[in-house]
Amino acid sequence: MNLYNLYGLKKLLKTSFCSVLIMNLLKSIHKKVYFCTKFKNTKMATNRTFTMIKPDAVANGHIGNILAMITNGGFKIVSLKLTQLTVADAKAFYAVHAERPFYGELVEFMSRGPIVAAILEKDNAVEDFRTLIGATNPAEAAEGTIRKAYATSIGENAVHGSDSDENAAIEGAFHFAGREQF
Ligand code: RTP
Ligand code: MG
Repeated sequence: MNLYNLYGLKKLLKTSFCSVLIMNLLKSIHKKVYFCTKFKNTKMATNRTFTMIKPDAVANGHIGNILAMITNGGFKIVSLKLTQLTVADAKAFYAVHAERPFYGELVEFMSRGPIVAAILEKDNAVEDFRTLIGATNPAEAAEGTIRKAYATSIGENAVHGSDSDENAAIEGAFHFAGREQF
């Protein structure tokens, strides 16, 4: 083997070594991108929901009893405060109902007095809490539910419960800073 061939061989080995390195690097990037995309597209079921004890139930003195039903139902309170929605807050919170005939009444009701806002934790929190609060209309609410016990009408129905994990996170973050969520 002459010097020229030796130089060619070294160059070839160097190039193949670099190719292997680059291939491995590309493979590992591909794996990471695939994993991140998969992770991003997977909806993470959370174990938290958001609730408000509405102005009617607060005014009627039911805070204590409703909190007792919530904790007896297996929910852990991870955030809690007495607060009041402004008209703008209530409009934004129930914006999904803006076209409904009861929207004006609902906004007036939800902003007329203090509410209790809370984040609750339990396995399957959103769905289980909707079961605990009962149907929107207390006339249709099951025995043992919060609305059966404390709601007075379809409009003034004592409690709110988030309807999805996404909304629970948005509604909770509206009322509580990260350091207020335990
Ligand atoms: P929420 O959002 O407060 O937990 O109540 P929900 O899911 O059971 O019921 P939704 O359809 O979201 O309605 C929101 C609130 O609007 C008032 N409403 N009034 N007068 C009426 O026909 C009527 N329908 C609904 C209630 O305060 C209801 O909770
Ligand atoms: Mg709703």
